[in-house]
Parts: sequence; structure tokens; C-alpha cells
Amino acid sequence: MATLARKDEYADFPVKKVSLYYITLAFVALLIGTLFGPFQAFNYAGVNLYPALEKLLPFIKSYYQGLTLHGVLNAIVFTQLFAQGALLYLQSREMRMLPQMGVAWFSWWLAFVGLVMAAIPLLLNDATVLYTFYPPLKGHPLFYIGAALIIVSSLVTVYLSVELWARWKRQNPGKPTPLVSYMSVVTWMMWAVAAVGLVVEAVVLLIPWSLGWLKGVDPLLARTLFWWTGHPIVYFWLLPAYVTWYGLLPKHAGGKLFSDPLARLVFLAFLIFSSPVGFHHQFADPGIDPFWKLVHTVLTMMVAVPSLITAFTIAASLEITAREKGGRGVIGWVAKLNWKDPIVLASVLGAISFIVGGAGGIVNASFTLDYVVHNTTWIPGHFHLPVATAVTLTHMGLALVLIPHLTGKPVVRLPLARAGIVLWFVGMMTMAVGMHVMGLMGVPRRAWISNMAPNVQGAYSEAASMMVLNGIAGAILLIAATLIFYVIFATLLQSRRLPPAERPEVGFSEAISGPEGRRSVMVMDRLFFWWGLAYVIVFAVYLPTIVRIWSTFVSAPGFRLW
Ligand code: HAS
Ligand code: CU1
Repeated sequence: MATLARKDEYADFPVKKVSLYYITLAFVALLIGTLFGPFQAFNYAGVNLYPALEKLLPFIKSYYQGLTLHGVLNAIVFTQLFAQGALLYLQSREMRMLPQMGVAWFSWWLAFVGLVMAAIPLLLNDATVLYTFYPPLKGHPLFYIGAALIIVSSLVTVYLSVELWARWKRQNPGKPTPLVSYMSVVTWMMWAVAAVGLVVEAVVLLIPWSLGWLKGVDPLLARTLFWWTGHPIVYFWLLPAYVTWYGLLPKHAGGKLFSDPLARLVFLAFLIFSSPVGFHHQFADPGIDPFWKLVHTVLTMMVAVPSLITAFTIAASLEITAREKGGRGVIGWVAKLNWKDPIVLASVLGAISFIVGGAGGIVNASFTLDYVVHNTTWIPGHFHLPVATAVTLTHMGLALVLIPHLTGKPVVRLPLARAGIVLWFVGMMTMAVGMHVMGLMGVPRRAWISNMAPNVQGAYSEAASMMVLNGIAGAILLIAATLIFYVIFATLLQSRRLPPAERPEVGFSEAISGPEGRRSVMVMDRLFFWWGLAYVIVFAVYLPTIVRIWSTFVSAPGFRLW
């Protein structure tokens, strides 16, 4: 009987189950990846715990192996899997239609098999190539093939989301796409434009090369293809969090979204401007014409605009909400937000961190300023704010509402999760601000500094206090992570279930200024046109450089430097 009830649990809306599988797998990846974070923070404080870690986990051989696992699992795997689970569910629920369920499960299995394949060489120290896997560092073929399967899974999800949207449009002619669905579909379309570079890099260069079918690869060509995807991938991480900020946060905060059409405009701007900007990661690369570096600089500044609009729209939505509840003062109104709701707590703290992270991004984007900070700890200081704080916290907050909603299992010890969210914010802000300062003092990123001779460590003595701060932040984050993962996994693993009537709802925001009757909204709804335009722009901006580098293909053999 009990088994039967469990089997029927998702019968009302089967997409719940596949979404839950994605979210669970995402948190398993994040749990493993996060484990290495504090060790990296202690490394920069001059404390080398890797020999001790090797005793505990004999397969971990170095800082670099841990760093590779950390980057791949947290930044690439967690973000993608969570987006697949959450967006697919939110879109289906809002449209009240199911995606093609067989294809949805196929996509989950692809991601799962890819993850296992990539994890084997990572854990065996056979693919310690960091999460950027720049050739001529050469990892085991299984790593590249596994990673490629994970990307294929994401592209299958693009199909699922777009197919569901097109079906809804056919059944609802003349109606604007509902907002959360609009944002989800645009996110997947943006990703499909972004992913082209990585797909070509993997299929044409890395996989044949790692299998020995290709003698060598051109490092500059590979890097250029990598950053074609490598920049917009950060918006593929960010936009699912923006879906929560626009689509759920105002409702959970107890109010309304300031403007629905503005939210659509923001997502459309991301679709068009996210991809043609990758050279801002290659300012220091020789062999790319400075003219094109300048073009990418200008376009990078353009892609900051939708985030600035977001800062305005979300802050306005929150302020109006709080003032309606009696909030007063320039910032006193903040106290009136519904802080007990995990979506509100995590998203707002995450958004605050992004004010600093975004400002740093604009520094990086400046062709000349970037030379000061490139390849220093400033860069991980920068990206831990948007991806490890804004996005990750938002997903954690959403998970604490979505998991009980999907499973009927009540959150175990919510106050511990709230404490964990606040500590995560404090730990990340401390670490990231410290890393920015260390970077300005010349401390390199990705350096096993605690393993270096004292005279090398001594070269950075000016930054000593910031490095100690980094270690302290690592300890705070260890406590934060323990609390949050305890709550998430205790919730998932319990057998208790709430009766259907008591299950928490995921509330979609209503807008103060809505989409009804606006021509602009219908123009923005012509998504196939905008999607096509995004492809045209990205090819126009990349092809001249790629064709030129390809025509002088430098064949570098592979190296294993670990
Ligand atoms: Fe970045 C490097 C430029 C955003 C992630 N970035 C990285 C790397 C990562 C990363 C992972 O131009 C390192 C890659 C590697 O390993 O080498 N980044 C930018 C720019 C932006 C930006 C211009 N980055 C992100 C986001 C990321 C991310 C988002 C992850 C999710 N980044 C760069 C550049 C480099 C780079 C160069 C290469 C540097 C080098 O030398 O290697 C912009 O999109 C930022 C715009 C954002 C804003 C902030 C808006 C603020 C908001 C919050 C409002 C707050 C509210 C709260 C509403 C302008 C939306 C109010 C609440 C109250 C209670 C008051
Ligand atoms: Cu970028």
C-alpha cells in the first residue's frame, strides 16, 4: 500500500519526478564539489592540508585535482542540472502542460551517464585540467566524452523547452507567453547560441585529439572556441536565478513585480548580447586582432545593461512591497520584507553580493584595466560573487521551497538552513572581497601557494592579512555548507510526507505593469526571429577570427603536467 502511494505520488504531474531527479543530482554534485572549497581557502592562508586530505581520500593527489573537481562540479554541473530541473518544472507548471516526458527522462539519463563518465578520470587524477581544460593540457578521453554528453543533455532540454513553448503558442494563438515560461525559453535559446563554440571544440578538437586520432590541437583556436561558450555560460548560470528573482521573489516577498515587459526586455537583451563577448577573457592572448578585442569590450558593456535594469526592477519591486507593508526610511523598509521565506532570504542576499560582483565584472571588461587583474585572485574573487553566491544561494532558497512542493516532504529544521544561508553570504563576501584585494597585490590565481618554498610565499607578504582572512572565510563557509546540505539531504531522505493540502505552493509573481495589450510584448514574443538574430550576430563577430586562426593551425601535442 505504502509503495503504491509512493508510486502514485507524481501521477498528477509526472514532470515533478524528473525535475526532482535533476535537482537531487545537482545537489549531490554540489556537495562533492563544495568539499574542496575550504581546502583551497586554507591553501591561500598558507595552510597545506592536501597531505592530510590524501590520507582521508587516497585518490586526491593535489590542490589542482581538487580545484578541477571543484570547478567542474560546482560551476558547470550543479548550475546546469539545477536549471534543467527547475526551469522545466516551472515552465510546465505555468503552462499547465507536460513536456515530452520520454525525452525529458532521456535527457536526465544522458546527464547522469555523462557525469559518471567524466567523474571517473577526475577522481583518478587522469583529467586534472581545471574547469577550463585548456589544451595542450591533455586529459583522459572519458573526461571529454562525459562532458560532451552533459552538454548534449542540455541541448535536449533546449528542444524540450522550445517544443513545449511552440505547442502552447499553437493552442493559445495571439496570447503573450506567460512570463516565467518566456524567461525559461529565452534562457535555453541563449544557451543554444552559446554552446556552439564548446560543441565544435569538443567534437572537432578535444575528443579526436584525446583519442589519438588527431596529432595535435591549436591552443589558441581551442581557447577561442572555449570562450565563445565560456562567457555566455555565466549567463546560462545567472538567468535561471533571474527567473526566480523576477518570477517568484516578488510574490514570496508578499508583493508584485514592478514591470513584466521590462523583465522580458532583459531576457531578450541577454539572448542577443550574451555570446559575442568572449574575447574579454582573451585580452592577454596574442594572435587576436585588437580591433575585435575592442568590439567584444563594447558588447560586454552592453550585456551589463540588462543586469543594471534588473537591479532597478528587482529593487523597485521589493521596495514597493515593503512600503505597502508599512516600511519606512531610505533603507529601513528592508526590515519589512518576508525574510523567513527561504526564497526571499537567499535571493536578496545573493542579489546584494551581485552588486559587488557586477562592479568587478565591469572592471574586468575594460580592455586596459583587465591587464592589472587578469590571472590574479581578483578573478576568482569576482566570480564567486555572481555564481557561488548570487546563483547558488538563489537555487538553495528555491530548492527549500521546491523540494517540499515536489515531494510533499516538509523541510527538516528550516532555521538551520536560514542560518546556513546567512553564513554562506558572510563567508563568500569575506572571501571574495579579500581575494579582490590580494589580486591587486599580485597574488596569482590557481596557485598551490601553500606547497611553495617559503621565499615564494614570502613574495606575497604584503597580502598576508588578506590571505589569513581567506582562511577564516573558508572555515565560515564550511559551517554554512554543513548546515545547508544537512537540511537539504535530511529533507530529501526522510519518509515523512505532508497531506496534499498542506504542501507548500510555489507562487508566481503578478506584475504591477503587466503584459496585457502591449504591442512591444507581442514583438518580443517572436522568439524564433530573435533567436535567429542572435546566431547571425555571434557568427559575424567570431567567424573572421576563427577562420584566420584555423588557416594557420598550430599542432600542439598534449601534455600531462600533473
Ligand atoms: Fe564575469 C571572468 C566580466 C558577470 C562569472 N566571470 C569571470 C569568470 C567567471 C565569471 C566564472 O570582462 C572567470 C573565468 C575564468 O575562470 O577565467 N562578468 C563580467 C561582466 C559581468 C560579469 C562585465 N561573471 C558575471 C556573472 C558570472 C560571472 C553573472 C557568473 C554567474 N568576467 C568578466 C570578465 C572576465 C570575467 C571580463 C575575464 C577576466 C579575466 O581577466 O580573466 C556583468 O554581467 C556584470 C553586470 C552586473 C551588474 C550588477 C547588477 C546588480 C544586480 C543586483 C541588484 C541588487 C538588488 C538587491 C536588487 C551591473 C542585478 C536590492 C536589495 C536590497 C535589500 C536593497
Ligand atoms: Cu566573461
